[in-house]
Amino acid sequence: MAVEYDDLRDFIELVEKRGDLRKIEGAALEHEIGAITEVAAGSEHRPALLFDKIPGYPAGHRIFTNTTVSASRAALALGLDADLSPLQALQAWKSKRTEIKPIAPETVGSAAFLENAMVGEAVDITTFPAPIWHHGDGGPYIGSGSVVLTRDPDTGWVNCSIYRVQVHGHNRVTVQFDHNGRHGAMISRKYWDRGEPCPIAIVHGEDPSLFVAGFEYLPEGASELDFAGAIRGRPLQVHPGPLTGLPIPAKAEIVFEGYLQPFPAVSLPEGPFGEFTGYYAADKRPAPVMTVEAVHHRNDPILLGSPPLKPPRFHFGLPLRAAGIWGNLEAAGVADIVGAWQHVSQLMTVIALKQRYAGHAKRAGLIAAANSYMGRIVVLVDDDVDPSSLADVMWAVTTRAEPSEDVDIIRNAWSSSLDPRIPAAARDIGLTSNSKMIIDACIPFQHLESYPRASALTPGQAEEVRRKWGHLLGPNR
Ligand SMILES: Cc1cc2nc3c(=O)[nH]c(=O)nc-3n(C[C@H](O)[C@H](O)[C@H](O)COP(=O)(O)O)c2cc1C
Ligand SMILES: [Mn+2]
Repeated sequence: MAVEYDDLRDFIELVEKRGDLRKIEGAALEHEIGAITEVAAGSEHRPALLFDKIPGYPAGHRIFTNTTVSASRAALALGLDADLSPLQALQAWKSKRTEIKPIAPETVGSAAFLENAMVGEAVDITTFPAPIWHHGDGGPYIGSGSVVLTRDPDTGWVNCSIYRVQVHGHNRVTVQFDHNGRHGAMISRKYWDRGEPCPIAIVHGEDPSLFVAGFEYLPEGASELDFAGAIRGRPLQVHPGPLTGLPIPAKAEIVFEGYLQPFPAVSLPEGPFGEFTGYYAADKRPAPVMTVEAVHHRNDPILLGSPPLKPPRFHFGLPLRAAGIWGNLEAAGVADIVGAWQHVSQLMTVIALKQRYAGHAKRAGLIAAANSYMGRIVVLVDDDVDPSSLADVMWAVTTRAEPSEDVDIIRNAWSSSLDPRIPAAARDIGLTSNSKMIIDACIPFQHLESYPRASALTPGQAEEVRRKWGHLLGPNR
């Protein structure tokens, strides 16, 4: 299914029509916009927010947050039916993602982002509102959900992913790569090794298909622009940046063009910046510096802001990485997986399956544990448990898992330097692994026949009741 929007403005309009948008005037850049975003993202309905009339800035310079933090808006961004249940929507995305065929962008002759420009000496990026999102942040971040474009000098491959961008004065920003394997870091290193700065463009206020693509793990050489085209079901329209020639989404809101200077020869202290764990991961650290040499923007531009927030709040209301793990399980030939989900912002993974043989659940658990970035807990549940419902999952854990028999611990597994539980001394020398607990909360395979029968409705039966009687019972998600 193709998406129903072409740019961020269309998306905001769709969100407004669904009654999901709240317009907020007069909120301050320093802490207030971030705080309101955090409270709204943690509320039951998780509305999207459009901030306007930001004190100190012209009316019309807006910031849009909580873009896709609800399951229905994440579905809308992915071109799926926004009224599917969250688990059905994730399943639809898993299927779409498995079969996805890249669609290359289409170059067009004009671009909305060219409506206004500042070039050379005239560049002043402080004319755009950039929030201090969390109380302890080291400065204003204009890029929290913005995408960064670079081109491989050898192959021409254009990478376009999300890396955070801190403002340092009128024409300098830093771009933060979590590690050297980030494609933006690998590409810029190629220029730096030749003693050259790396041409770079930062796109703010991109459309949601590119926001999702910028988060997806794609292989080296694959372009997020093509992946966004595939999500959209039609090519993304791009126009060459006047300074760098990079293919810039024509309907982007704000574009910075310039050079990422050779690092570490040139650097600025970056951060700290609140992470998706709900903690700071490091103090100020040196980061590569972009000199901004040209700025383009639409009239009354809108920034897409997506600060990392304390769990369970997350950029995407559908756990996109869980769809990846679900696909991994299928690719490995593990049959009868009926659902996958992540809770606590990716930190806990749940797999639901119909057990067919002894060891089936553990087989799924080991694959899920291997592919759970940073998470410490993997739970396996039977097919009568909705993995997207934490309450259901804990019901299974407390009534089907015997800790002395059903818990396994895997040591030295995949985590990251963002993991708050890894001691600083270990992180400093690159020891960033953690352990994973696999909780088999399925009915023990040998007792499948004799286990006490569940008296509760199955998720399917409950859904039927909601369909027939739900109008009398009020909203349920
Ligand atoms: C809102 C948001 C902010 C992110 N910020 C960063 C960041 O500052 N640095 C980073 O290395 N990755 C960040 N990521 C994760 C990367 O975008 C993601 O892992 C992506 O797949 C990396 O792309 P690449 O493989 O092309 O390097 C962020 C993701 C999101 C959704
Ligand atoms: Mn990439």
